[in-house]
Amino acid sequence: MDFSRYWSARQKQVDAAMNRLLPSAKTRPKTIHEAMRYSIFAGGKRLRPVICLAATEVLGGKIEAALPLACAVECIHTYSLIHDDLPSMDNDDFRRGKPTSHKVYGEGIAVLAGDALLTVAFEMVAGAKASKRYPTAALVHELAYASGSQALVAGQVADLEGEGKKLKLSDLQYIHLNKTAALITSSIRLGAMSANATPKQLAGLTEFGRSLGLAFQVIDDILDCTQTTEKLGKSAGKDIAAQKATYPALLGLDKAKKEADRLTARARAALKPFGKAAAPLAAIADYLLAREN
Ligand code: GRG
Repeated sequence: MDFSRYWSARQKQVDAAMNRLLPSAKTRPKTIHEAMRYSIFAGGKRLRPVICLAATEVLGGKIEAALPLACAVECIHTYSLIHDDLPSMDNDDFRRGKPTSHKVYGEGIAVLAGDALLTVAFEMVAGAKASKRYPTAALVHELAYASGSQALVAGQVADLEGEGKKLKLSDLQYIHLNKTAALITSSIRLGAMSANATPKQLAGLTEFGRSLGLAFQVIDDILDCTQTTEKLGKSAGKDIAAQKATYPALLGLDKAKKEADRLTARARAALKPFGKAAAPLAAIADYLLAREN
């Protein structure tokens, strides 16, 4: 398959749906809608929505039906980045190659833009077409759990509380599983649920998502200490500066790379039962392993 054509076609579909589903920048109060759109359209990779759509495709589901779910996960992800960049959290001036939300709109509006993206995500899920096995409530529950205090927020809390402490590998895994892998896994699960996955299919794709999500974060840790700010579109070298526990810090760069290889192979193995239909998901796993930003 021509992977870069596949990826950019899906990105375009996501962007068009997002433009449709978000309130226009002229909607009153204009500032908040401009701020929401500023971060959403700042140039993110769209990993989570693309894997949501790819998971639907594996099971023969319709892209159209999954698009609101794909947009919802991207809204949650973008909200988490806006809040993570705030001075009270990671305090970053630069994201997706642009000044962060609070640098452009001020802290108050940045907090609210994050809040509004978090809530509009659930409007999107509520408006999505449900499937036979998964009614709207199941879709809402899926995303709420993945974004909440036992997953995404849990990971962020553990990350904040771990700063300056000597963490064990198991603590780091807990942070990564919750801060990163939970939403990635949920993106895949939502795509599968939209395609009416059987429990067995959902379990297989969940296993793929957890391994892919962990691999993604190990690679992110490696890129933070091997790439430039220009290449990443966000501040490089922050983990070292903050003396953060990361895979390269705990294992060394070589072992961290091997861990990323191992997790990617485990993710690919979980796709076996899905045969050729899983080619896009397998290609995404390979692309993430080789990425440079
Ligand atoms: C504020 C509740 C709350 C959570 C914040 C997302 C997050 C949790 C922190 C941001 C810092 C970080 C290293 C998160 C891990 C996930 C990650 C690598 C995010 C970046 O994802 P990409 O590379 O970003 O997909 P783009 O911009 O391409 O969408």
